[in-house]
Amino acid sequence: MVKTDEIAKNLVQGKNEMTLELTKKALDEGIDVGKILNEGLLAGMGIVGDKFRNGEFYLPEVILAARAMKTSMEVLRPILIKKNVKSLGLIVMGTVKGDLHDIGKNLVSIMLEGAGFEVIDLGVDVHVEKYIQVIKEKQPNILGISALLTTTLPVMGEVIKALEDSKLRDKVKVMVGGAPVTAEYAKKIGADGYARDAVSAADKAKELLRYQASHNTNRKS
Ligand code: B1M
Repeated sequence: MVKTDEIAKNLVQGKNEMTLELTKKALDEGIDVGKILNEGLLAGMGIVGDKFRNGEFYLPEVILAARAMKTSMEVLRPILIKKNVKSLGLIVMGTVKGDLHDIGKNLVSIMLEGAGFEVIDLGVDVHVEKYIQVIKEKQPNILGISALLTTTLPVMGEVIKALEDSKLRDKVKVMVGGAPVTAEYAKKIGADGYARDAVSAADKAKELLRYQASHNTNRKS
């Protein structure tokens, strides 16, 4: 029987093939996908983060671990996403300009899709103009913005300002997240919602759309 901490250990060591093999084996053995994700892959990335902070790991180790995470996520992704679910709404997601971190954003996207939302993922290093262009074209219900660096945090505020300038602010709810983001910061920049992790992001998205629906109903009556 595969132990989830073995998955974490191999991910920390950047062993791409072995992490993938153990992930697949754990699935075959019927281990819950959430357990594999949380106690295996995410636990491993947490250790990598700690080691990077302590100076025990440098960027090459982090990149190898991130690659192993991504490879195994490809296998978990279709299982996490429920099939044939009627879309709860459209969400455009992206990591801000200057920021290349996408593991958390990808996880949030997967959870949102799993919860029944349709997601358009713009990727990383998304410029303010790109967000505006896509919002005009696709008219999503929610814009999800991710930032992992304190230096790129302010870009989230720039996006909200650009929405206001383009007269789009009341057409889309804005949800923000990422390790350095807080509820206070989200409020300060005028976001509609903040979520600290992928699971609460799905709950927050539903909450934002419930509010929007009741708000629209109230306006009509
Ligand atoms: Co970077 N990095 N990194 N990094 N990296 C951090 C973020 C850092 C905290 C590490 C550290 O110093 N301890 C630090 C930032 C310090 C700061 O600004 N406060 C840092 C730094 C400094 C850098 C570089 C500048 C390093 C350098 O070059 N000197 C550089 C910047 C590159 C750039 O972006 N321009 C850099 C590069 C990289 C890699 C490329 C090597 C790699 C990224 C690979 C990739 O993403 N494809 C990387 C990684 C892996 C990390 C750490 C180790 C792990 C991040 C991660 O994936 N966590 C990270 C340390 C850490 O966070 N412990 C670190 C796992 C992921 C599941 O969690 O991303 O937090 P997270 O996402 C969560 C929540 O935040 C939330 O839900 C997710 C799932 O639960 N969430 C949302 C995220 N987005 C959301 C959006 C929402 C809602 C919730 O709504 C829309």
